[in-house]
Amino acid sequence: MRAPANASSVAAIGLPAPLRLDALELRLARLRLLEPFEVSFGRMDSRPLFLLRLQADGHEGWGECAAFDAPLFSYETVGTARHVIRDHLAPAILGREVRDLADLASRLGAFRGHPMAKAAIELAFVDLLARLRGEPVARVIGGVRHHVEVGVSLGIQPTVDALDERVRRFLDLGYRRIKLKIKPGADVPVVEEIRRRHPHILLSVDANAAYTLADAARLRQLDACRLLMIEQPLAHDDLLDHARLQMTLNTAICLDESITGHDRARQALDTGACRIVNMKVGRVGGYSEALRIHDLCLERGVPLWCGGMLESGVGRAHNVALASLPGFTLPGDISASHRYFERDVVVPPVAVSADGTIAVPTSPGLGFEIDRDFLESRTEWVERLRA
Ligand code: OSB
Ligand code: MG
Repeated sequence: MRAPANASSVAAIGLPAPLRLDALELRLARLRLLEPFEVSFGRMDSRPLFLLRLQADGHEGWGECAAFDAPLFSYETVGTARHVIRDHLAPAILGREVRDLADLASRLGAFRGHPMAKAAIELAFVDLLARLRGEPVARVIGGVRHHVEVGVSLGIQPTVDALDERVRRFLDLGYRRIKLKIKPGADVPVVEEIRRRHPHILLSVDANAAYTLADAARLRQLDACRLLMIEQPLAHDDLLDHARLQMTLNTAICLDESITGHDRARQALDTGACRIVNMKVGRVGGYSEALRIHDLCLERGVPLWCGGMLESGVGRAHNVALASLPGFTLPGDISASHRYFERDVVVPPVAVSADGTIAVPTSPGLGFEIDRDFLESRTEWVERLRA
């Protein structure tokens, strides 16, 4: 595959001639999760799937908006993303000639915030470009890996045994890293026990912003568990307190919620607020910003990995492409379709090999087909926007 992505390569993500964007279809479907997923801010039983189909030149591209029903992980929701795309972002791009990804990003960048809404459009645009170029998305964005390493993120369980049953199940399936969700009241003893039962596995925890600096002593107890990282222990928009905490911890802090873009990532690294970065294309506003953060981490030798948002196969396929970039050096939260859903909206479903990797598709675009009949059967609403 081609040379690693760098800042200038965002402009190279285009076509020989500008592309006129004809239509955008927004769709909300919903899939039941195989089991409820509990994190520090709440419990999810189903996943709303906000899918976006962009059309140009007789071709289409698919993206997924990572927003949930409620503003719990971030301020965006399915409702805010629908409004912002329909009333602001779509009118700024439909009927326009777009030169490349940098051009698209600068049009979307005229509007403040709403990164998940913007990302959904960027994802669909890159899939569309890839299909028009007859190349896989991974190659278009500068991917170099043929396989990406995967881990699993396990929700909070009622008992340690219930959690351990899941740890064992995913280790048996080949997953290379186990991440445990924690919150005050469900943390140190649970993590200690899992570590005791599995002395050698790659293990991490994710608090989803559930602690404050007042909990520093408790978080320091986790140092004895030899974790790969503690993900987002403190507030969702904080850097300073994370820097203070990191100074007193041996374990690396990884930031998720706090990394909202390239400048925040740079500030986090400059201030020592984290030593590892979680990348979510939705959280940072799309491929253009994701590539800049990737290049920053690569340049500074900072470990980077691809997070997840319980996406359908559409978002998952984009994550696989992203994780094929050279700077992604740790297993991602990119599990198989069957870790989440009985049936995915893509065919074939995303599958994890026995060696704990997912193969990066080599066919044009995302490398997965949309299961249109099944998607239709799970659809709650569709909205078609034209130039
Ligand atoms: O913080 O990484 C997170 C899921 C929903 C919202 C936030 C997070 C997560 C996960 C699951 O950890 C990742 C996945 O498997 O998609
Ligand atoms: Mg997280």
